[in-house]
Amino acid sequence: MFVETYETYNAVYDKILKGKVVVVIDTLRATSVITTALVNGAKEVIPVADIEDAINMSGHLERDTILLGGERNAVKIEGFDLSNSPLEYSEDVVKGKTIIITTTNGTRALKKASSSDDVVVGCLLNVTSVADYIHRENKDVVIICAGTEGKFSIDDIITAGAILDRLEKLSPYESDDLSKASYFLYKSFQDNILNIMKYGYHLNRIEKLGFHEDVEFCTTIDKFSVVPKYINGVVRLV
Ligand code: 3SL
Ligand code: MG
Repeated sequence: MFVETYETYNAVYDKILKGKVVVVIDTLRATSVITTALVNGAKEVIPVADIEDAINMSGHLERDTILLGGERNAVKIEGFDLSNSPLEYSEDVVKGKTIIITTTNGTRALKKASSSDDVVVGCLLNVTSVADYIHRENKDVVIICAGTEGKFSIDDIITAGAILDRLEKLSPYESDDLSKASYFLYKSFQDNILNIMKYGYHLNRIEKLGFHEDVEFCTTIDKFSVVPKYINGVVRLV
């Protein structure tokens, strides 16, 4: 098994994804939101790249069966039902609903992954379940970090490292340098990941916008034991 990690989705192209398990990470906050929504009973989550795509798609579906969610510049999109805070995706709100979501980086990273037929959603909330899944699939792995504004984001890289920490206890694997860097960064701060994550640009940005509770929630390790899978444009629990 060989593991490659990409710091953003921009560097990823279709050929490298074929036949691999692909893990898409946007810990702050899109993949944490998608995972939480599904745990809380959402029927499915449809990631889309653009606001217009989300609105057009919603026009083809029964309005009371769907919720429009997501953000631009980290805040709720005008006319949408929900923002990109996992705390809004509670059971009473999302149960049985189809969620159409568009975010700045996370949903674009997922769409970029779609040339693989084995794509899962990762975040700190489900690192052990994702590692178990990779072990079971026993294929080469590509980890795609969403990144922030086209750059490396500490929150995503720490999550990749946490997954690799669990994976090494299950499967021998070889890896590229960014996977190794992610692993060693995580190992250095595993007793308190916020000691490194607190320096992250995006974490500070959303803290300043008042989303401290989101940061606390999204940095909880293994809160959930689920593996959301992205199949034919839709994320569901399997
Ligand atoms: O970039 C994204 O997809 C978002 O998750 C960013 S934010 O945390 O909602 O600002
Ligand atoms: Mg992010």
